[in-house]
Amino acid sequence: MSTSRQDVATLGPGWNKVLLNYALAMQALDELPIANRNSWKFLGAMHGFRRQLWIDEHVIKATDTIPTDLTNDTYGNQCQHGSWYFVSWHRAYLFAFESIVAAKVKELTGDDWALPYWNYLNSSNPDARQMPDAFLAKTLPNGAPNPLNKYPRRPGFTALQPGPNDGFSLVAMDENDFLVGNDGTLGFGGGITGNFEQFDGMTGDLEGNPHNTVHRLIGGAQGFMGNALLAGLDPIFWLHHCNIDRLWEAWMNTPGKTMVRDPRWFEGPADRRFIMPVPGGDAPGVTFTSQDTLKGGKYYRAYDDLISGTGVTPGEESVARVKMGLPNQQTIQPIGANAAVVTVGGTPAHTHIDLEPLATTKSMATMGATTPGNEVARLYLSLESVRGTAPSPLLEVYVNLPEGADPALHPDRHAGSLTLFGLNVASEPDGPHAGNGLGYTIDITDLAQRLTSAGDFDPNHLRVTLVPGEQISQDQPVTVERISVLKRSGVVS
Ligand SMILES: [Cu+2]
Repeated sequence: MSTSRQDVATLGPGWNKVLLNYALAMQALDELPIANRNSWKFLGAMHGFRRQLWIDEHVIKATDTIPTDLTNDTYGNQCQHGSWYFVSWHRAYLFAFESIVAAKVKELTGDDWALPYWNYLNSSNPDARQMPDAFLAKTLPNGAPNPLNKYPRRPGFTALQPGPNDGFSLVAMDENDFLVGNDGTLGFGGGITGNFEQFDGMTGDLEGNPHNTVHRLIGGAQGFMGNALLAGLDPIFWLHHCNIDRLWEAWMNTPGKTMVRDPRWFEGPADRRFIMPVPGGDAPGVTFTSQDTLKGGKYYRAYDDLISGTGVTPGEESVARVKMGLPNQQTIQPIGANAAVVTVGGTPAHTHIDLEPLATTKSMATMGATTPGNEVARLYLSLESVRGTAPSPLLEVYVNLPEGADPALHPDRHAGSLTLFGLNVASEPDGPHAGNGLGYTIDITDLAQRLTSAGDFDPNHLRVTLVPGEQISQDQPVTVERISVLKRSGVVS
């Protein structure tokens, strides 16, 4: 791979050479049996695999032999979500995939090949959210069925079309710290997990949005991109993740951002090694740690551009939303929680959080602090152990919505929207994580300040409303075990 990774929008319209080569390689890899570690299906199954689901979705046949290194989860079901390994595991996954596709392209055409990225949040390209034509075409230039359009997506999908509250943005890039708190409860990169956990707990900012949002916008309830157990099969998955990986790289290269320094991240996971295949269907795989995905590591790849569509400018200190000192000098303190599990079905669900009035009042007083050396606080909602059976439901969260009010008429009370990608997997009671569900945080600092100026913030309690979005209904509810308010404190630096 001598060429660098480029924005797919710069490669030319229609069947440009890069995407035609991608399609030809996919076609060839898709003909290999799933037992071959270079087969399209094996590569997809590394993200998530359930034999019966794959049979039901006509990906494999009931008679296909499934290799034991998939079923015993050596290679299969490795994808890391809701944890600080989200970025590093997916980076190595991209590298392995790109190497295997590039080797096939070389064999078929003699060309070099690099994985392009889909720069969907590039505001200087009016067509940035448009799916590249080659992924929508029915046929290849030679008339054969187009493999890039083989697997189902949201009906009629041609472009990312977020609704007004879908939260599709680069706001994650404003966060300065990869993780804050003993568990990594808050931050860009995801919660701390020592061992291998496919879906662990706290979702990092980047993973929540745009990562999860784009999965849902493409896949919906039925399409493969919406379901973590099928997503790796859609060839657009790789262009999406390549952009997410680029955002991480851009973030790391921006002064003022603090990457994780915990050896457990660099050397982890503790209880087993991650493993990736290499070109050659039965060649032994390569094990790695997060360290191997950083600059100088064996799974590191450079990008042609870290500025366009990333929300940051590497080399220039970002004007940060959160600038609260080094992460280990910040503290996170719960200042209130609700009392019971909340279930959201066909209608909005409400819950009350009793706050510690003194701590809350103190937080409010220091919230807007900008003078270096002064204490500064931010407030977050934390949704713990979120469970459900849908693959990527949309949950909207409102704060202090008036009793009986229509949420749509109160955008000023909208705290955030969560795409619960992988919820089905994280909630399987007999799954590897015993159905603990997923965790999310929402920054409500600006909202709390707005409510205070409107005279609508009571330091004794907060009213939280959960509004069902797509993939949430009476028959397919979402439950939230606990909702708490966290106070993040630091010193303005
Ligand atoms: Cu993903």
